[in-house]
Amino acid sequence: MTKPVWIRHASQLATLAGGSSSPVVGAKMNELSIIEDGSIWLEDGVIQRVGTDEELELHYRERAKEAQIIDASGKLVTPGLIDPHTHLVHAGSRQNEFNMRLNGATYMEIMNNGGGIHSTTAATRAATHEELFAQSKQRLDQFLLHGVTTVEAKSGYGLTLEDELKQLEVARQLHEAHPIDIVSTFMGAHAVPREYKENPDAFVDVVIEEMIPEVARRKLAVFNDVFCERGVFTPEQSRRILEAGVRHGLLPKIHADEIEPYEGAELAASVGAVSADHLLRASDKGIEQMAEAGVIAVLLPGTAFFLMAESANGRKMIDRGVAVAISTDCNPGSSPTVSLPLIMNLGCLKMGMTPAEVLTAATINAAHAIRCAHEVGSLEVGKKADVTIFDVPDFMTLQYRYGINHVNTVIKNGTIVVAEGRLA
Ligand code: IZC
Ligand code: ZN
Repeated sequence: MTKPVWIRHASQLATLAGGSSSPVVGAKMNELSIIEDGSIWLEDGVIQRVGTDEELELHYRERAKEAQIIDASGKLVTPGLIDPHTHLVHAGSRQNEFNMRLNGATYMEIMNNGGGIHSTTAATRAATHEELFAQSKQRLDQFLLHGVTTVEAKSGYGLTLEDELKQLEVARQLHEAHPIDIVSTFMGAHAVPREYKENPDAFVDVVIEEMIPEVARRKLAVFNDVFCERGVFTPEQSRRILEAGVRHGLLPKIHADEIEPYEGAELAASVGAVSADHLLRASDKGIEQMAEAGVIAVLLPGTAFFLMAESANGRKMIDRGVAVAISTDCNPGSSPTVSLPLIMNLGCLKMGMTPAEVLTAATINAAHAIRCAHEVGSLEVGKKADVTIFDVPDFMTLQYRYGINHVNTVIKNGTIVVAEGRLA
């Protein structure tokens, strides 16, 4: 049995309380429900009590000796960060393509010439189970060091039934072996594999008739995602794929309007997607329809930064009533980072979001985007004891001193997994 953990005297305890039943929208994204001189008691893997230190002192005085006490004075305590969009499980690396882009090539040109997603697909197909596990586990360790305690992870570098299952099985093993919780998404429709270049509809049929039913039967994913983009999957093909997923119990997500406007946001609203992700080129009409349909916008400003493109207009989306979450998009092509805190900085600097809004976007709204807000995303009694402690005095400083990893301590399921900035 692990000891209870008692975090005391937080300069700010940002609880994000009150947003568990539905995604946080509009002005509410600025409300963090902060407790000053905050205190929180974690036991049996869950949050037992949250309040001021004075309140908890009254309650736990007698049991203080049993607990591992963390003095958080001068520090910011938040829910463990949640990354709702990653391509975590993959093999290989594409620094050569980064160099090609800096010499003038575009992301789509590289992909159409057989690189990009195809290059990572080749590496992932060639990798053994063990190699995939080891490479992805390294990234998970780095996520943890950046304060992240839950990640979504997509398949989509297999593009055959067997190789998609391999990726999803590795994700499941990592979920079991690593402190970070992984929520899996099937993304067989990430690219049209070169074998089907002349007949993409035949590949769509394989995704719908063979892959989706088998992934669902093995319960290897919660979500079904598609790269809806000119030259990848059309809105019509994307709709067929997402609707097929729904018939098998897989909830729809969509890579929408990333490179070109393609009515991806509109499609997300029309199929009732849980989230539409990217949205750099989303139309005003699409944004309006997303707000009406309650589709969460998962914004990835690191991808825009790394592709040297204009970021999604997060400010406008929040002002129009869309619930916004934020993510690294961790992948080897367009965002090879695990630093969700840096992505939050970019949310402020490139999307006009406030320091409070980006924290909401990386905690409770990120939890909603992967349908786990009932158990993570805020510091409330009964939720998982997932907590991150930053070596800054308040939530504004976390964004102001940008590009620095301020994570001091990470607690996952009530166990200290990062201490003094190092894996425990
Ligand atoms: O490997 O390039 N956009 N999918 C859609 C990606 C980027 C990942 C990649
Ligand atoms: Zn992605």
